[in-house]
Amino acid sequence: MKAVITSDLHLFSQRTLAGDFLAEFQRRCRTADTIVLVGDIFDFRWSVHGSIAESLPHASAWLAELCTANHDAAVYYIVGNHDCAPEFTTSLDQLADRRPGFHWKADWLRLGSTAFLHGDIAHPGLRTDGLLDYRRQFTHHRPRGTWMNRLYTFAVAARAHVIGANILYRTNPVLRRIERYLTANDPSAASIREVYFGHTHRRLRGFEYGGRIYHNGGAPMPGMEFEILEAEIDE
Ligand SMILES: [Mn+2]
Repeated sequence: MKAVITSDLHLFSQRTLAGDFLAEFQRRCRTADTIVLVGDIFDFRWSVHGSIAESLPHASAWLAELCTANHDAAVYYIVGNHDCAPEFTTSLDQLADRRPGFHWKADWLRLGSTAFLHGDIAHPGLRTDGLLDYRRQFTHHRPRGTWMNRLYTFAVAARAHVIGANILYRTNPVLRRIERYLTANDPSAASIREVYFGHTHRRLRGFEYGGRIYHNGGAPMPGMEFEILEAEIDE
């Protein structure tokens, strides 16, 4: 079973370069049996559309279009910290009702011996049960205004986000926290062979850790590496 996997597109944010990859993503999806979206596909915090209410129709249209164009594929959406707002997950519930084969998860997904999760649980200092607390700071806020957006654009131009990600998300501590999280939450974690995650914006190509292989496609941001991933999934 062929899966196409992507994360961290941060659609609607000013800084995303996802537009350069969308045609390729759509072309690859048409060859897949399964499409897995691993969080932060939409960025409601930094949305150029404004509030979540204003951004929601754009997100729903994008997803509905993806499902229609790939009507025979299973589509899984695992939310991340930038797309976990209750208004959005309600719309995911509605899509799941309308469209058999569309599923969404708040935390992690298991398909055969492969696990998928956004990866925000790897944030330094979070306990394995700390995901909801961490995400609360992303959902209970107003969208960033023009000035904050300009400041952020300036920081991105200065590559501050690249340095930040490198310091915050060093590979071994990140994988150790993901490992701990999966072990705490999946009773059959021992049989996980491959793990796909995002969030750190640091590309990881088949990195072996603790007997499993870890993959991260990075993020389409200035100065960062990004690729759409493919996997052969056993079920
Ligand atoms: Mn994230």
